[in-house]
Amino acid sequence: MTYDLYVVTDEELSNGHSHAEIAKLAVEGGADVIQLRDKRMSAADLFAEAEKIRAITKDKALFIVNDRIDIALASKADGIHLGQSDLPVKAVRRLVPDDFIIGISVGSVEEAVKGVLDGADYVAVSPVFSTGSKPDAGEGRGLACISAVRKAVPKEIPVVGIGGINSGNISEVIAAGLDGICVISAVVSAPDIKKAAGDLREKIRNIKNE
Ligand code: TZP
Ligand code: MG
Repeated sequence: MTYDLYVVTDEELSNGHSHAEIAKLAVEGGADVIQLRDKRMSAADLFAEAEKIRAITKDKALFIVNDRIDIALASKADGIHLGQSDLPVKAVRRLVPDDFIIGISVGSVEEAVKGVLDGADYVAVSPVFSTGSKPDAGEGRGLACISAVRKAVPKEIPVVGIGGINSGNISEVIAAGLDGICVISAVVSAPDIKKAAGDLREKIRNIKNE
């Protein structure tokens, strides 16, 4: 299981694509993980998208749902992504099967260490750089935070990063210690989502093999 290219869906930042369409094209391009993220959709609509994405990703990519444990469980997703203000990792652990993946956004070493102690399976440094895709994410934590988090958590816990990552800075974020990159706009806003995902994934693989 790899987290090399982790694509977060966003209909508003796409050129008219639904979450499921974004997921389909990103998986065709080689995305390793798809996260369904929508803060506005009704539960019914979100569940309908989740079911489509579950079918698209089956045996091809991991499927993670942002925030909503109800939608994640009902759609048989592989996991959930939590922020610092969402249900605590420990609480979600009580609700899910042992192999269910829990990811947590972290902005510091302290949050990363706590997240892992509480049972998170991966951590996402957030935001790596400040980004227009989530203006309220705040100041970028930078490359130093990536390196510090990578050193602080066990090797078997993947450390990914989100916020302002694109083909121009992948090399530096991977050199700083990321195991995988999470992106919205670099893939979702591209004119050709499949090609953007394919190009990024190839670039990541090449950098890792250098
Ligand atoms: N969480 C932290 S930054 C961010 C999220 C969801 C947005 C990332 O979008 P982009 O376009 O890859 O900077
Ligand atoms: Mg959240």
